Amino acid sequence: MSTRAFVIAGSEATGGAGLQADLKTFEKLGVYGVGAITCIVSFDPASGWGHRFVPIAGSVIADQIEAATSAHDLDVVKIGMLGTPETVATVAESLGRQPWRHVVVDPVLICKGQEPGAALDTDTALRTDILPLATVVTPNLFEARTLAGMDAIETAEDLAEAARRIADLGPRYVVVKGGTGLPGDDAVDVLYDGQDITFFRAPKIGNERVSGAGCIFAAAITAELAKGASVLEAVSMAKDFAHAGIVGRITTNAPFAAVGWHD
Ligand code: PXL
Repeated sequence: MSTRAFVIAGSEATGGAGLQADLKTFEKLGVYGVGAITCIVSFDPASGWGHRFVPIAGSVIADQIEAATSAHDLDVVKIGMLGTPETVATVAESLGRQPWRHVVVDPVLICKGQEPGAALDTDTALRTDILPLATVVTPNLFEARTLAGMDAIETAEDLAEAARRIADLGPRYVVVKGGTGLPGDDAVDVLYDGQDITFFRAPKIGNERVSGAGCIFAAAITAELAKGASVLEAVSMAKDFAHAGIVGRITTNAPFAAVGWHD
Protein backbone atom coordinates (compact mmCIF):
# COMPACT_ATOMS: atom_id res chain seq x y z
CA MET A 1 0.00 0.00 0.00
CA SER A 2 1.31 3.44 -0.81
CA THR A 3 2.38 5.61 2.08
CA ARG A 4 -0.01 8.50 2.51
CA ALA A 5 0.15 11.79 4.38
CA PHE A 6 -2.43 14.48 5.00
CA VAL A 7 -2.02 18.25 4.98
CA ILE A 8 -4.50 20.86 6.20
CA ALA A 9 -3.25 24.25 4.97
CA GLY A 10 -3.92 27.37 2.95
CA SER A 11 -3.70 27.67 -0.82
CA GLU A 12 -1.01 30.03 -2.11
CA ALA A 13 -1.77 30.48 -5.78
CA THR A 14 1.72 31.25 -7.09
CA GLY A 15 2.69 27.71 -6.13
CA GLY A 16 5.67 28.59 -3.93
CA ALA A 17 4.18 28.13 -0.48
CA GLY A 18 1.16 26.68 1.30
CA LEU A 19 -0.69 23.55 0.25
CA GLN A 20 0.80 23.56 -3.25
CA ALA A 21 4.36 23.40 -1.88
CA ASP A 22 3.34 20.78 0.70
CA LEU A 23 1.83 18.43 -1.89
CA LYS A 24 4.85 18.83 -4.19
CA THR A 25 7.07 17.91 -1.25
CA PHE A 26 5.05 14.80 -0.44
CA GLU A 27 5.22 13.71 -4.07
CA LYS A 28 8.96 14.29 -4.30
CA LEU A 29 9.48 12.20 -1.18
CA GLY A 30 7.41 9.31 -2.50
CA VAL A 31 4.34 9.88 -0.34
CA TYR A 32 0.79 10.07 -1.67
CA GLY A 33 -0.52 13.52 -0.62
CA VAL A 34 -4.04 14.23 0.58
CA GLY A 35 -5.02 17.85 1.28
CA ALA A 36 -7.74 20.06 2.76
CA ILE A 37 -7.79 23.85 2.18
CA THR A 38 -8.31 26.25 5.10
CA CYS A 39 -7.98 29.59 3.33
CA ILE A 40 -6.99 31.14 0.02
CA VAL A 41 -4.05 33.53 -0.18
CA SER A 42 -3.65 35.47 -3.42
CA PHE A 43 -0.66 37.80 -3.58
CA ASP A 44 -1.62 41.16 -5.07
CA PRO A 45 0.73 42.20 -7.90
CA ALA A 46 -0.97 45.63 -8.05
CA SER A 47 -0.22 46.31 -4.38
CA GLY A 48 3.33 45.26 -3.57
CA TRP A 49 2.52 41.55 -3.75
CA GLY A 50 0.78 41.83 -0.35
CA HIS A 51 -1.47 39.01 0.75
CA ARG A 52 -5.15 38.92 -0.07
CA PHE A 53 -6.66 36.46 2.39
CA VAL A 54 -10.01 34.67 2.19
CA PRO A 55 -10.96 32.08 4.85
CA ILE A 56 -12.93 28.96 3.90
CA ALA A 57 -16.14 28.38 5.89
CA GLY A 58 -15.68 26.03 8.86
CA SER A 59 -18.32 23.59 7.63
CA VAL A 60 -16.50 23.28 4.29
CA ILE A 61 -13.18 22.61 6.03
CA ALA A 62 -14.82 19.97 8.22
CA ASP A 63 -16.36 18.37 5.10
CA GLN A 64 -12.96 18.17 3.40
CA ILE A 65 -11.36 16.57 6.45
CA GLU A 66 -14.24 14.10 6.66
CA ALA A 67 -13.84 13.17 2.98
CA ALA A 68 -10.06 12.76 3.22
CA THR A 69 -10.02 10.77 6.46
CA SER A 70 -12.90 8.56 5.34
CA ALA A 71 -11.32 7.70 1.98
CA HIS A 72 -7.85 7.06 3.44
CA ASP A 73 -6.50 5.58 6.67
CA LEU A 74 -4.35 8.56 7.60
CA ASP A 75 -2.25 8.74 10.75
CA VAL A 76 0.20 11.57 10.00
CA VAL A 77 -0.93 15.12 9.30
CA LYS A 78 0.69 18.49 8.74
CA ILE A 79 -1.16 21.63 9.83
CA GLY A 80 -0.16 24.75 7.91
CA MET A 81 -1.83 28.15 7.79
CA LEU A 82 -5.21 28.27 9.55
CA GLY A 83 -5.78 32.02 9.59
CA THR A 84 -8.79 32.60 11.86
CA PRO A 85 -9.89 31.50 15.36
CA GLU A 86 -12.95 29.82 13.79
CA THR A 87 -10.71 27.75 11.51
CA VAL A 88 -8.49 26.80 14.46
CA ALA A 89 -11.57 25.58 16.37
CA THR A 90 -12.89 23.62 13.37
CA VAL A 91 -9.57 21.92 12.68
CA ALA A 92 -9.00 21.11 16.37
CA GLU A 93 -12.43 19.49 16.53
CA SER A 94 -11.95 17.51 13.32
CA LEU A 95 -8.50 16.29 14.43
CA GLY A 96 -10.01 15.10 17.69
CA ARG A 97 -12.21 12.61 15.86
CA GLN A 98 -9.44 10.05 15.40
CA PRO A 99 -6.05 9.17 16.86
CA TRP A 100 -2.92 10.45 15.05
CA ARG A 101 0.58 9.01 15.19
CA HIS A 102 1.98 12.44 14.36
CA VAL A 103 0.53 15.93 14.09
CA VAL A 104 3.15 18.30 12.63
CA VAL A 105 2.17 21.94 13.21
CA ASP A 106 3.81 24.76 11.26
CA PRO A 107 2.42 27.64 13.33
CA VAL A 108 1.93 30.22 10.56
CA LEU A 109 0.95 33.13 12.78
CA ILE A 110 0.55 36.03 10.44
CA CYS A 111 0.17 36.61 6.82
CA LYS A 112 0.86 40.16 5.64
CA GLY A 113 -2.69 40.88 4.45
CA GLN A 114 -4.26 40.04 7.79
CA GLU A 115 -5.25 42.58 10.38
CA PRO A 116 -2.87 42.47 13.35
CA GLY A 117 -5.80 42.22 15.78
CA ALA A 118 -7.22 39.19 14.00
CA ALA A 119 -3.77 37.61 13.90
CA LEU A 120 -3.49 38.00 17.67
CA ASP A 121 -6.77 36.14 18.21
CA THR A 122 -5.55 33.40 15.87
CA ASP A 123 -2.30 33.11 17.84
CA THR A 124 -4.20 32.67 21.08
CA ALA A 125 -6.49 30.03 19.58
CA LEU A 126 -3.56 28.17 18.04
CA ARG A 127 -1.71 28.15 21.35
CA THR A 128 -4.65 26.79 23.34
CA ASP A 129 -6.41 24.49 20.84
CA ILE A 130 -3.80 23.21 18.37
CA LEU A 131 -0.40 23.16 20.08
CA PRO A 132 -1.50 20.63 22.74
CA LEU A 133 -2.42 18.25 19.87
CA ALA A 134 0.95 18.67 18.12
CA THR A 135 3.65 16.03 18.33
CA VAL A 136 6.05 18.27 16.36
CA VAL A 137 5.90 22.06 16.02
CA THR A 138 8.15 24.06 13.67
CA PRO A 139 8.10 27.81 14.46
CA ASN A 140 10.36 30.26 12.64
CA LEU A 141 12.14 32.97 14.65
CA PHE A 142 9.21 35.37 14.67
CA GLU A 143 6.74 32.64 15.62
CA ALA A 144 9.13 31.29 18.27
CA ARG A 145 9.53 34.72 19.87
CA THR A 146 5.76 35.09 20.02
CA LEU A 147 5.02 31.58 21.31
CA ALA A 148 7.90 31.58 23.80
CA GLY A 149 7.20 35.14 24.95
CA MET A 150 10.82 36.20 24.35
CA ASP A 151 11.82 39.71 23.23
CA ALA A 152 14.81 38.54 21.22
CA ILE A 153 16.34 35.31 19.91
CA GLU A 154 19.89 36.07 18.87
CA THR A 155 22.05 33.06 19.70
CA ALA A 156 21.90 29.29 19.41
CA GLU A 157 21.35 29.17 23.19
CA ASP A 158 18.33 31.53 22.79
CA LEU A 159 16.95 29.10 20.17
CA ALA A 160 17.25 26.26 22.66
CA GLU A 161 15.57 28.32 25.39
CA ALA A 162 12.69 29.19 23.04
CA ALA A 163 12.27 25.50 22.17
CA ARG A 164 12.12 24.52 25.85
CA ARG A 165 9.51 27.20 26.57
CA ILE A 166 7.35 26.18 23.59
CA ALA A 167 7.47 22.53 24.70
CA ASP A 168 5.66 23.67 27.86
CA LEU A 169 2.66 24.52 25.63
CA GLY A 170 2.16 20.82 24.83
CA PRO A 171 4.08 19.65 21.75
CA ARG A 172 6.33 16.63 22.30
CA TYR A 173 9.06 17.87 19.89
CA VAL A 174 9.90 21.48 19.07
CA VAL A 175 12.00 22.55 16.07
CA VAL A 176 12.89 26.26 16.05
CA LYS A 177 14.11 27.44 12.64
CA GLY A 178 16.79 30.06 12.98
CA GLY A 179 17.06 30.29 9.20
CA THR A 180 19.07 33.29 8.06
CA GLY A 181 17.94 35.20 11.16
CA LEU A 182 20.86 34.54 13.50
CA PRO A 183 24.26 36.16 12.97
CA GLY A 184 26.96 33.95 11.42
CA ASP A 185 27.55 31.93 8.27
CA ASP A 186 25.24 29.03 9.11
CA ALA A 187 21.47 28.63 9.09
CA VAL A 188 20.92 27.03 12.50
CA ASP A 189 17.85 25.09 13.62
CA VAL A 190 17.30 23.37 16.94
CA LEU A 191 15.34 20.26 17.93
CA TYR A 192 14.19 19.77 21.53
CA ASP A 193 12.70 16.37 22.37
CA GLY A 194 11.69 17.13 25.93
CA GLN A 195 15.13 16.21 27.19
CA ASP A 196 17.95 16.85 24.73
CA ILE A 197 18.80 19.72 22.40
CA THR A 198 20.19 18.91 18.94
CA PHE A 199 21.48 21.63 16.61
CA PHE A 200 21.29 21.36 12.81
CA ARG A 201 23.50 23.61 10.72
CA ALA A 202 23.85 24.29 7.00
CA PRO A 203 25.69 27.12 5.26
CA LYS A 204 23.44 30.12 4.58
CA ILE A 205 22.66 30.62 0.91
CA GLY A 206 22.43 34.39 0.70
CA ASN A 207 20.48 36.33 3.30
CA GLU A 208 17.18 36.68 1.48
CA ARG A 209 14.32 34.63 2.82
CA VAL A 210 12.88 32.27 0.22
CA SER A 211 9.10 31.86 0.02
CA GLY A 212 7.91 28.38 0.98
CA ALA A 213 11.08 27.21 2.75
CA GLY A 214 9.28 26.82 6.07
CA CYS A 215 6.36 25.05 4.41
CA ILE A 216 8.48 22.44 2.65
CA PHE A 217 10.60 21.88 5.77
CA ALA A 218 7.54 20.93 7.84
CA ALA A 219 6.04 18.98 4.92
CA ALA A 220 9.25 16.98 4.51
CA ILE A 221 9.25 16.13 8.24
CA THR A 222 5.65 14.96 7.80
CA ALA A 223 6.46 12.81 4.75
CA GLU A 224 9.42 11.15 6.47
CA LEU A 225 7.37 10.46 9.61
CA ALA A 226 4.67 8.90 7.41
CA LYS A 227 7.36 6.60 5.96
CA GLY A 228 8.35 5.53 9.48
CA ALA A 229 11.37 7.70 10.29
CA SER A 230 12.05 8.85 13.85
CA VAL A 231 11.58 12.55 14.54
CA LEU A 232 15.36 13.08 14.69
CA GLU A 233 15.82 11.34 11.32
CA ALA A 234 12.86 13.22 9.82
CA VAL A 235 14.15 16.65 10.92
CA SER A 236 17.65 15.88 9.69
CA MET A 237 16.38 14.77 6.30
CA ALA A 238 13.98 17.74 6.07
CA LYS A 239 16.86 20.13 6.73
CA ASP A 240 18.68 18.70 3.69
CA PHE A 241 15.49 18.77 1.62
CA ALA A 242 14.75 22.44 2.48
CA HIS A 243 18.40 23.33 1.80
CA ALA A 244 18.10 21.75 -1.67
CA GLY A 245 14.83 23.64 -2.26
CA ILE A 246 16.56 26.93 -1.41
CA VAL A 247 19.56 26.11 -3.63
CA GLY A 248 17.17 25.22 -6.48
CA ARG A 249 14.93 28.26 -5.88
CA ILE A 250 13.19 29.88 -8.80
CA THR A 251 12.75 33.55 -9.55
CA THR A 252 9.31 34.77 -10.49
CA ASN A 253 7.89 38.16 -11.40
CA ALA A 254 7.27 38.73 -7.68
CA PRO A 255 10.14 40.40 -5.79
CA PHE A 256 11.04 37.26 -3.87
CA ALA A 257 12.29 33.83 -4.90
CA ALA A 258 10.32 30.65 -4.23
CA VAL A 259 11.66 27.22 -3.28
CA GLY A 260 12.10 24.93 -6.24
CA TRP A 261 14.13 22.05 -7.47
CA HIS A 262 15.66 23.41 -10.66
CA ASP A 263 19.19 22.49 -11.63
O1 PXL B 1 5.03 30.52 3.97
C1 PXL B 1 3.97 30.68 4.82
C2 PXL B 1 2.66 30.51 4.15
C3 PXL B 1 1.89 29.41 4.46
N1 PXL B 1 0.69 29.19 3.90
C4 PXL B 1 0.18 30.05 3.01
C5 PXL B 1 0.90 31.19 2.63
C6 PXL B 1 2.16 31.42 3.21
C7 PXL B 1 2.94 32.59 2.81
O2 PXL B 1 2.65 33.27 1.89
O3 PXL B 1 0.38 32.03 1.73
C8 PXL B 1 -1.16 29.77 2.41
